[in-house]
Amino acid sequence: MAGQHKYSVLLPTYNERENLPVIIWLLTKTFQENDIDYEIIVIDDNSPDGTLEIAQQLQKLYGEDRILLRPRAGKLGLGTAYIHGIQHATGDFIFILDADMSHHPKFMPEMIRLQQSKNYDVVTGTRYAGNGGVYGWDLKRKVISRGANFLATVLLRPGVSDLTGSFRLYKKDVLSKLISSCISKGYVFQMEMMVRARQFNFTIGEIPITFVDRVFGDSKMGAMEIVSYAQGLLKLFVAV
Ligand SMILES: Nc1nc2c(ncn2[C@@H]2O[C@H](COP(=O)(O)OP(=O)(O)O)[C@@H](O)[C@H]2O)c(=O)[nH]1
Ligand SMILES: *[C@@H]1O[C@H](CO)[C@@H](O)[C@H](O)[C@H]1NC(C)=O
Ligand SMILES: [Mg+2]
Repeated sequence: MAGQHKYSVLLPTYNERENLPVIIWLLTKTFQENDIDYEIIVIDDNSPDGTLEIAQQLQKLYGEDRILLRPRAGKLGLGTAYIHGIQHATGDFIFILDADMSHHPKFMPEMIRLQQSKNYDVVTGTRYAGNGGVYGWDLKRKVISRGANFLATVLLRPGVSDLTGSFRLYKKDVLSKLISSCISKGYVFQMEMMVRARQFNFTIGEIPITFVDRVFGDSKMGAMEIVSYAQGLLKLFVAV
């Protein structure tokens, strides 16, 4: 299906030992069934739950050409995890998704098809258009996410419906350029990527996705993240 292209998946993990085997199984199944060439780059930040040992076992199972381990010494955050991962990517396209099963690999062939149909620079999953949606979140978390997305849309007018999501497909050179131009950390980072993409006139396609809250492990989002999101958003508003 994907022709001569190779897709590198950047999978950042922090305490995902229950989720990693399932997400990797689903990824490989999806890629094999659709005849897609791939590699999965696991970027683990020294998770205390032993995620890396699980990843090592999975690497033995699936092969060193399919599962690459690029661990780091400590929890250094998501933005730098992507920078670290992309340096080791050999594909010409990059998928980014969460390892906690909130992003289902079943949407990936559709994202690839859309990318190919219009030669998009970026294809982003969206929870806030078409059949997209969020499952398993309590009202508070839904309101926070919607609010964050709405506020960002009003302030930054990026032309995409889901700014804070992180299930995306990029041309590799496009992702490199975007990452190196971004100044934000944490949740604001995903949003800034879309704002910069618009500044560079990159083309962006959207695929409705369903986001399912994690069953295993804990979200890393807390009050601190909300405060730093608001600060980061304002900083970005002033900067662009
Ligand atoms: N390597 C690395 N991965 C992280 C870090 N923080 C979060 N993650 C991973 O990033 C993804 C999203 O994190 P999560 O806590 O689920 O965020 P949420 O879905 O917004 O609540 C998951 O795969 C986490 O394991 C980090 O500091 N380093
Ligand atoms: C993007 O497109 C606009 C409108 O066509 C143009 O004015 C601007 O210079 C372009 N920006 C870049 C970075 O190419
Ligand atoms: Mg999550």
